[in-house]
Amino acid sequence: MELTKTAFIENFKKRLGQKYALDVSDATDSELYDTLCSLVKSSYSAIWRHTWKDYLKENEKQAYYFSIEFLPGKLLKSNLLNMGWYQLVVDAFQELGLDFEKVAAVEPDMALGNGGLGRLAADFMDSLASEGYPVNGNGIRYKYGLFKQRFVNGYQVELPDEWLKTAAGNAWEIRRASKAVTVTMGGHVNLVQENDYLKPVYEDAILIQAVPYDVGMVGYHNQHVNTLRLWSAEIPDEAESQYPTIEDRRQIEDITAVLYPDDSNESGRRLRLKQEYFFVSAGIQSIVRHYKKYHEALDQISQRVAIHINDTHPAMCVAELMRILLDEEHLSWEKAWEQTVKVMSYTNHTIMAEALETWDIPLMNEIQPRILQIIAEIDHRFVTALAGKTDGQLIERTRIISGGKVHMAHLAIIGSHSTNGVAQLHTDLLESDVLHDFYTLYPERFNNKTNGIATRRWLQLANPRLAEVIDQTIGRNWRQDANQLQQLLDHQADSQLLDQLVQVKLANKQRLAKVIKQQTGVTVNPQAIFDVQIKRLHAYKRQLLNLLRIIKLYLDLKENPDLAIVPRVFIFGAKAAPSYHYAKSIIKCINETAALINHDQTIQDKLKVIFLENYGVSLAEQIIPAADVSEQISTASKEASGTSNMKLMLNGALTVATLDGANIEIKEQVGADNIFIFGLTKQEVYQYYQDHSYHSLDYYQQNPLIHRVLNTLVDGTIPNISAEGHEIFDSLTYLNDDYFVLRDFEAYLRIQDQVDETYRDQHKWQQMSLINIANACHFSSDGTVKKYASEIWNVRSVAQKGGV
Ligand code: 26Y
Repeated sequence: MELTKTAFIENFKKRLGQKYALDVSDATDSELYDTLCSLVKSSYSAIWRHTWKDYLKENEKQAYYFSIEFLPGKLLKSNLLNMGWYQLVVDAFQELGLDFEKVAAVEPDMALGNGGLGRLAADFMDSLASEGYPVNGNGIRYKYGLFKQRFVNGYQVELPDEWLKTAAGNAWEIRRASKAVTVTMGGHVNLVQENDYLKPVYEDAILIQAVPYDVGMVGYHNQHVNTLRLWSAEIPDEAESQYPTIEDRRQIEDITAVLYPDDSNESGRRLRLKQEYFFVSAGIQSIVRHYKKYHEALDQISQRVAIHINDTHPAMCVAELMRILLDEEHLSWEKAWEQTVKVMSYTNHTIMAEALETWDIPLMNEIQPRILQIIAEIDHRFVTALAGKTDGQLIERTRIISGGKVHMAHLAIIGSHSTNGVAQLHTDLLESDVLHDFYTLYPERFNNKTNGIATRRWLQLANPRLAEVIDQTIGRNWRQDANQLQQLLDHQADSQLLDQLVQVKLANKQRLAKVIKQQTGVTVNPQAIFDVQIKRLHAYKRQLLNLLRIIKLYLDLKENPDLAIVPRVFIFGAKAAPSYHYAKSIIKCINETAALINHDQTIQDKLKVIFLENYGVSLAEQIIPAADVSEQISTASKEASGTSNMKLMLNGALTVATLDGANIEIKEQVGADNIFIFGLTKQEVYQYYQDHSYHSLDYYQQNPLIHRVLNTLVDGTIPNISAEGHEIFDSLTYLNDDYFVLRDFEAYLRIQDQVDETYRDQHKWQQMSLINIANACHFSSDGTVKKYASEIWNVRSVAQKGGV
């Protein structure tokens, strides 16, 4: 992809002329954007072709990452960076008198995910390509991405995200009609004897055309492009007459219309199950078809194919591969099962009970009766194999079908050879508690793979100023190998470097201050501490704990306006699931508190509260480089891993954290002196569950400070929250505060005082910041995917690394 600026400019002008018959000076930003994407795409397409042809030539084992969510954000800059074109294009645009940033902003965020799980999948795709692994993604091409969030009178309002209808559309996808497959759903199925096998005969089934849209996943400087394949539901040509009315047609097209804006609560059950079967069936059919083109023996498929089940949403992969091996390839049950278990692996992302999927048997039967039959048979054989050998109750607790429901996590664990958690504490909890029964049955299947983040997006692209300072300090090799960031540890005493870190942070804070001003009209002081909590809004993540402290500070300042506190800007970014009433009430309370504080002249610059609308990947890229403090304050044991914690530390923020998820590993890496840890431990939380000795009402009644702070929710101090304030007040008092907010409140205040004190010593602060940046390399997703590749999928890297 060697290219000179002059050649690029030449090509760009030519392409613009061909596509739009325009000169550079006459083109709109979208036309310029589209032209640039088209050049980028045509430049990597030859490599893309070679990548998969090489897989075939080398007879390479390939893995497929099945995920109902992918959250890549924008791809233009990331593709330019990975192709080695970034600086060249920026310079060329400047020479042409064009505003590169404005043109890049035209791209809609590809928001086909809710939060952590979807973004992790996207960071993995970047790392897998950059490490040269033959691994492709498989998901859904939702017509509407995650809703756009607006605040109206402080309330969250959801608007549709019509990302495909924007002027830019999705410039990166290639529709591959020739690779479409047919997915069969609904109706009835009968098994009829034919020769020596049972043939399923479907009646009244619906046939859906699954059309793949492929997006190239460009590796970093390594001539390697993988595929993210997203499926769209359409009416099959041959079945046009079966769907005469608009309503009929909509039923089909609705399958891939919306992403469920729901990261732990349930909604739209039937349609979600259809989505799950749709992308599972389409993906597995296309894998088997591809495999058969080049190999004969389906009973050896596990040697060439690995399939990863990202959370339980694609757990039907187990049954679908069995269906194809049995019904279409006529393998024996035993052979098919042996191969299926070897092919499949599963990641669990949560211990929250409400997010562990189960489906009612009649619903499963309605969506795909043959799949239910196969699951029932797997369940039956599981029970039979264990009967008499182990405790009967354990069998009841672990079987797939029980209580009238299909337990998807059970299907995923029983039908695969590997189950992993996403941080050490989370994996320990799975083994000792949540999945303990399975751990006793299959201890060898359990393993940990701590999450990671793509340093290319979260440092090189999001924070070019910091990247440059790092280049000047340790050279550029860290751009290819994140582990090199550790060399920064040799520069802790370099006060010139520490000063540069201050300058970088300040510039990033000024940049964010502009965004804040533009979006909210509020002016914030870049000299203040920027204190950031960005993640989905959920009770267990405890945005509320943060809010209560803000209210406390406000009361303190009202009482004593001269109080010497380090000025802080509290920044929130969070979407709540539309059906999650409590989370939406918290948003309203934060917004009203923000309005009260931001407009109070007596508070001035000491305190500002900013809740930015529509948090997503692109906004995260603006916020994270500007953060001084990273809030990771979930109730211990509840956050499986967290990944914003990693992104923020990589950008030099210091972490205020509970001992939860990956925070524990962050602490291990940076040392207890370089992180602010507080609050209940997992053991203490579990102790409370056991002895029921937590009584939150006592904290309200007996602790004058808590009393005073909670009263502001219900006594009119914070205006316009009469319903929401009471709801939250009650949850924390009479309803016994499920997430121990009041229990951890004082510890949280104390640790935050320590944050203030440390911040006053800027030299110390910058040193701590540097130690965090250096150690963030332990959380590079490049490292994480290497472990998946070698320890779970058994695939090897096939690309040579290029320069930096
Ligand atoms: C079944 C449905 C209700 C559902 C939909 C989405 C259930 C779960 C989810 C998404 C879960 C999720 O995003 N989990 C997060 O995964 C991250 C990546 O592993 C973790 O860092 C984070 O702690 C976890 O909450």
